Amino acid sequence: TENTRFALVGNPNSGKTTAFNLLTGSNQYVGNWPGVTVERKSGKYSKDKRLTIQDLPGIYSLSPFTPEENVTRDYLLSDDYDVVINIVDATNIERNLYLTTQLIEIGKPVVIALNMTDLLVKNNIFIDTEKLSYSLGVPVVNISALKNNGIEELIAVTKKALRPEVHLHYDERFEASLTEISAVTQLVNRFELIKIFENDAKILEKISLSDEQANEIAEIVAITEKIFLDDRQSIVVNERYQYLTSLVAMVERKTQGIRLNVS
Ligand code: GDP
Ligand code: K
Ligand code: MG
Repeated sequence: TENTRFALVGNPNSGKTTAFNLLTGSNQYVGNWPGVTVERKSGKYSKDKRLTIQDLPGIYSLSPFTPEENVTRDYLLSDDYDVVINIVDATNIERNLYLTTQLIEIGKPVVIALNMTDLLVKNNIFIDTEKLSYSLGVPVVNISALKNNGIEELIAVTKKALRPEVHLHYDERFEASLTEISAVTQLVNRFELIKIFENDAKILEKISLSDEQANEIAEIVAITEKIFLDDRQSIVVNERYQYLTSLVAMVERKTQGIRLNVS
């Protein structure tokens, strides 16, 4: 699969560099941002080299004053990243979320890493992360970069945030077998899962399943074929057509003699 680029953004001292070091370990590259003498640090996630992580100078808002703030703003408005991990100091959320609102407005996927959560109890602070997430419309993950807590969940949630929710759902019994194939293969891409279900030679060649995985999938498919009283390829074709039949019934009205769609 292709390379995915995460940008670490947050206020100064929110813990970006601590998180960056934790994520990248020794896989770091130091350079300079073009045109300015601001140090640029990027790296690869130590547990998955396909993830590139960019540390960025701390900012309080997207109205920059300093060269460092300009670097971050220009980067955020560029196409050089796929998703923002917004590092938020949980002990100081009001000031930190001021930046968050602007990050969300940029329109790229944002995940909030609520950092320094190890200090919350001591400081008598409780944060309802579910409400926070719901209100802002972005995922929130509790972490402590200092104590190395929540980092793997943060990565998992961030990967997921890259893919918009799939609203295209087929029959629950077919969806169930896709979910099982996903569990067996650790794949999440719907296209690939469906192709595996169909026994598509090209995809199977690309992902090369182990014998054990192939056997488990054969079992899942056999059960589904029994339920549908149909073969694997026909099941997929039928599901697509059935979905489209109800979709079109919902979105299309036949007009008598009047053509609404002039193209
Ligand atoms: P940056 O300016 O955003 O890059 O922040 P740093 O990573 O340099 O961290 C600023 C300070 O906060 C340092 O003293 C870190 O050790 C500390 N820090 C970072 N993350 C945490 C955390 O999760 N908990 C606590 N208690 N301190 C943290
Ligand atoms: K700092
Ligand atoms: Mg830093």
